[in-house]
Amino acid sequence: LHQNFLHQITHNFLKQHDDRIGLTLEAIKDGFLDYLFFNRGTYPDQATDQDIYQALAMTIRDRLVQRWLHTYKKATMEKDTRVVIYLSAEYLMGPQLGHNIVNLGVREVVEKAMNDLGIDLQSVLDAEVEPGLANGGLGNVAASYLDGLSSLEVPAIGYGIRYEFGLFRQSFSNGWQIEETDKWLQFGFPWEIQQFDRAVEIKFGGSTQRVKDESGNEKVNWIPSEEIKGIPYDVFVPGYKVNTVNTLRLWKAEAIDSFNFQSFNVGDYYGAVDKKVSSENITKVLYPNDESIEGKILRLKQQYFFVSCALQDCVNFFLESGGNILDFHEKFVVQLNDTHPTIAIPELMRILVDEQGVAWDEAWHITQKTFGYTQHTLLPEALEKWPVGLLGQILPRHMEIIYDINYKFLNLAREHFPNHQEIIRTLSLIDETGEKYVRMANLACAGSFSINGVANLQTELLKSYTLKDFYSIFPEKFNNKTNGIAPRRWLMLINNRLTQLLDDTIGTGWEKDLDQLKSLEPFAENQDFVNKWKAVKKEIKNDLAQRIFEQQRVKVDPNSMFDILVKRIHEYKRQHLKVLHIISLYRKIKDNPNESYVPRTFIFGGKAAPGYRMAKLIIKLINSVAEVINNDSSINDLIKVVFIPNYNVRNSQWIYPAADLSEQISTAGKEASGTGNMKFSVNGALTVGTYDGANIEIREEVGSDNFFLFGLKADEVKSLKESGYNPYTYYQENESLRKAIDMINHGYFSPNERDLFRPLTDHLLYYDEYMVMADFTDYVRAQEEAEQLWSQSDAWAKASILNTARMGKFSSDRTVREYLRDIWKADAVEINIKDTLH
Ligand code: B1N
Repeated sequence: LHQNFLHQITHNFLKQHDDRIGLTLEAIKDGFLDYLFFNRGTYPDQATDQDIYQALAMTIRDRLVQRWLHTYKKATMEKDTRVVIYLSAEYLMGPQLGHNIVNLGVREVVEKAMNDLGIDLQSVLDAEVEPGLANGGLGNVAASYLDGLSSLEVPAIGYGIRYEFGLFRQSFSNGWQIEETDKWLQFGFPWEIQQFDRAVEIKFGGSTQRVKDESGNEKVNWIPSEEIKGIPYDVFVPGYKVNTVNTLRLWKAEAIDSFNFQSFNVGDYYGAVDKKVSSENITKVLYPNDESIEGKILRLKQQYFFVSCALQDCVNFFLESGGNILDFHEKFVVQLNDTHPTIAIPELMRILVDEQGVAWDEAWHITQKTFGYTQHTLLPEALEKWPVGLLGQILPRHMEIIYDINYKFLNLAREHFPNHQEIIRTLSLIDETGEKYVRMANLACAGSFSINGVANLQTELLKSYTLKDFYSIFPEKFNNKTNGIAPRRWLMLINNRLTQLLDDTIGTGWEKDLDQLKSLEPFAENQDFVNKWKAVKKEIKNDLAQRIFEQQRVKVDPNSMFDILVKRIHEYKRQHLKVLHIISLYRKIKDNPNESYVPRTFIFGGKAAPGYRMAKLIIKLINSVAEVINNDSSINDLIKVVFIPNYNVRNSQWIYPAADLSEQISTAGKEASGTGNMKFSVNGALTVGTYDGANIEIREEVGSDNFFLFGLKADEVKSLKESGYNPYTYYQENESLRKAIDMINHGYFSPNERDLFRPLTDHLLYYDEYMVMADFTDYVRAQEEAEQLWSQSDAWAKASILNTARMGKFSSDRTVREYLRDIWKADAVEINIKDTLH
């Protein structure tokens, strides 16, 4: 009955209001004006930027609803449709309006509709507050894989947390980073729909109890001390020019009303309110530390909260559709985005064994067939571990399950390594060297059928170091999936000028099959095209220069080389290596003012974790160096240094297309992959980079002539460290390095506080964990090589063209296809709207 009703109502509705979902110019204009009037309560000439943005967003959203409903129905109501489930604590969605317009294929018509009404589309896009639900790259791949799954028409659901405050907003005060809360929901988020009827309950704390069921079997009851509600909010994820619109389901924590009533009845009104506030705290804020663990109870609660919401949701709709719980792994494959959602492994065991009455061995079989695990890091300090006491207190039943899994897993391990107590100890899910910890990576490896790294080098390093012993027990589980980026956002949307040139030159089609950019190669030899390429780049650099002037009052020369380093601030990413290079160049210009130099603009962007003191000092150093250099009239504006505050997706969209030189200078063996490196290169920047992460594969694709390689390789870093690394010798031996460090230490950039940067320079001189000193000389050599090529502007443009032309491999569509082929084994399902409606 319900179905029939639904069918009829949609049918009638669409017949009468065809223009509500139509993609014609008139339909879009009408929809927009309607929203402006009825929803925003205003007229076009009185509307604020926010009114206009919201009205256009709702207009575009209307065009997605029907497609989304049909996709969602296929995924959840048909028990035989295989669905990819992606679990991630972070999603870097970026601004939605422009992206959804591109994916609907209506960019031109929307632009025209707005123009007709006297509105500039770009300024509407600028009014969007982006959902900052991620720290960086890890969230970016989560978002781009959802985009790729939709574009490949594969049913998928991403699950995550609807943080009320996303990653903090960064500003500078006297050159220091200031953090402010990111109130991204302040004006409302038009792309989400609350689904109250799919709310679930989540338990924490308490104890467990063994009881006998009717047939006399032992069964475990978990009696929690706290219960809260998870409310889902669905965000639409449309594919590119297809009907598939997948779901990103984000959960918000709320108090369960009955708790309030109980306390209220005994007169404890404030106690009841406290409880409500504390349950809602769980989804308040995103932890701003990437790649360093924050052992906070709240973070563990966040992880368990969204994972339990997600698995309960899947079990619910599978059973509602008539599925048999023993087939869970046939219906779903669940990908764990790093260890953050790994508590899903014992949670699924708990649901299967305690709630569904499945026997342990069978449940373990299902669990191991369900999960795939993606590992995103090589930093030992980023490997998550939770104190056994803490985990047992928050999740007593899960702690028991983890011990049970460990017992059986170690028996298996002993068969592989009889008499190797040391190896057994490193394999154990419990670290017992001091205070006891649960090692989440070990749990993920034991409980999943696939373990993958995110670039070739990283996967190899995982196999030979980080997860070596797991590799010898389960070699068949290991595989590599080199990251990719979504070409619709990172080329089409952000670089309209280049997109037009590409379309005019090689036609369309490359957006869905990025390998087609290869056909651009011969044009690198065509002078006419080279000139066009240069002209486009110039216009894009003009745009960025203008933005920089508006925001920061710094004048930069669009003819100078735009040399850009944007990413999280971290010692292993070595922003300080770049600063040392800039200072030494500055010194050189001052010492030899009559030589000729390549004019350069150095652009930085990136946030430091609020508790990471060295990273914050690096920010202060960059800003201090910028202050001195930009105000030194003796160097004739030859070099400029700009730190763009609050680096986020929106700002990055202006930055990537304008780059000439992309800085990818991490210590080899530390950056798992990097994805910014790909965004730059596909937009035609040349890379100066180390032999690290995906840089290696980018260089392989674009050709070593079109990439400036420098620095120690991962094995050289390792052996230098083992042979006793002494950074001070580089200071003694390299004059320009010594001068640069001396300038910092003599207070040249901090005249009021000479020793301000001592902690940084001392660290470099006497410790230098990331081998900045060892790589300096070769880095400067690579920079000089870049300057030589820059002086031959056609040769540079040619290398730039070849970068774009050869980046096909790094489309996230390729990565998603590999995940589908090797891990997810899910098929495309056509979403036929007409069929269902008539
Ligand atoms: O994941 C990216 C990679 O391209 C980068 O190389 C890698 O650094 C990044 C804890 C992380 N690894 N681990 C994190 C993020 C948040 C957090 O709370 C760790 N981010 C990466 C995509 O594969």
